[in-house]
Amino acid sequence: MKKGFIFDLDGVITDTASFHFIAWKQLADELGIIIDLKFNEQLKGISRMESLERILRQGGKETDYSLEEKEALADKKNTHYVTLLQELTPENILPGVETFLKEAASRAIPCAIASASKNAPFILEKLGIKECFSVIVDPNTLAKGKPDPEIFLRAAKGLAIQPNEAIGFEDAQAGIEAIKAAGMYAVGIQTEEALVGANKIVKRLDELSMDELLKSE
Ligand code: B16
Ligand code: MG
Repeated sequence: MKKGFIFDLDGVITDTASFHFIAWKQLADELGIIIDLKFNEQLKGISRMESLERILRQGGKETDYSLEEKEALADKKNTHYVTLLQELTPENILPGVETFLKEAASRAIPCAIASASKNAPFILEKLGIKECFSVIVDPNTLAKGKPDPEIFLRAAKGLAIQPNEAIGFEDAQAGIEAIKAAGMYAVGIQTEEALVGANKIVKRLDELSMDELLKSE
């Protein structure tokens, strides 16, 4: 039997990709780099600094800035992004998520967050569901980002369960790879891009039968 659930945040619990896009687009405009919504798909699940690197590469400006300058650019984007996050309310929770979390709580199945976002605790607070998660892995403490399994392994450890007792939920390909590399059962939340390698794919969490999910191998 599976004993715990580990969720990615952006694209699984809520959709902050449009806020990321607004903030990155403003910065890119200032730098004279053109990015569109299709390009934004590449930034899903990718860390803040790696996102900036990809944007600079897109504009052929990857060698134009020192590390300090890049950190200042990433900070500037984040300040704008956090301002946009102030608008979040429980209405921004993705469909099916609250039902699923309530059922997990009623069965005493512990839940964790494995998100690349350093803003995850703030986002969960704004959504009003922070207390549903007994573990929120701090991405500042990780050596490697997804597709490395580290963040999912850390979450399982926090929940005091074995990796093969955990079910991971992800909307990004790098995240599915991280879950599988951690030796866990992977549920893919299907969005624009096709996900490869997940054990199960759904559009929303309430499509899943928790009884069946907990029994899956
Ligand atoms: P922050 P996830 C990811 O969230 C986002 O998908 C990605 O676009 C973002 O760059 C990353 O968090 C870092 O976010 O700038 O807030 O630290 O999908 O891993 O929940
Ligand atoms: Mg995601």
